[in-house]
Amino acid sequence: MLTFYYHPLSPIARRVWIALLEKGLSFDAVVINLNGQQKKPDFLKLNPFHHVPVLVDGDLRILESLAILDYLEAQYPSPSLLPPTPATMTSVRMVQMVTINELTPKLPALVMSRESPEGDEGLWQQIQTILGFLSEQLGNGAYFGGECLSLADVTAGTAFPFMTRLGVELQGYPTLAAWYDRILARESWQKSQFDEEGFDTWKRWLLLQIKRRQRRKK
Ligand SMILES: N[C@@H](CCC(=O)N[C@@H](CS)C(=O)NCC(=O)O)C(=O)O
Repeated sequence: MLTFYYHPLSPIARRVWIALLEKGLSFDAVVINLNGQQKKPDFLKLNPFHHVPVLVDGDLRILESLAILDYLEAQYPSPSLLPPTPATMTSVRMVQMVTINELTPKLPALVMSRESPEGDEGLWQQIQTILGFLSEQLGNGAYFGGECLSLADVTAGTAFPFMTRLGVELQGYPTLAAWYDRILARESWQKSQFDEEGFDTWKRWLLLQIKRRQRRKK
């Protein structure tokens, strides 16, 4: 039996949640309260870096969302979330890495820019660069890997709900906007979605983390 440790508002844990749902796997879901439970000894035994998600499959404990997604794909290959050709596979991985290294780190800056809009001027330009790159990778396909959902859609598609709620508009990117509508309509997205109240809770939690980090730096 699979056990999935997560928090329903974590965009990173949601990558794994959606992959589990898309693959039709049954799993026990354990919510970790990120206001302290993640630093308790029981959870630190599972993840010494105090992050969700964690997946346990029998004797195997896996942390790091990308490693979990790779494991699920290898261990439960059907339905596949990885396209078969080297070029499309590489594109999937590029989109995942750009989401993780470029897009996700902008979310705290976007939250801050809502608090003090005079803030980071370069931020909006950087976001346009990311959206331009994602549009280019999507091309005219229904999904990043082609006609079927892939790990790229799962990874990028869980960052978008935060980005769009934080004021990033997609109308300059019609194919990306259509892709976003397409994934939002999927059962896995619907089942794992959060409402406005959830979004506000996440934003308050993130602001607290940012302020704590700033205080530590002083
Ligand atoms: N690189 C990790 C990052 C996971 C991560 O940052 N999770 C956040 C929630 S979105 C978390 O658990 N934060 C709690 C903490 O840092 O104490 C992954 O991809 O799994």
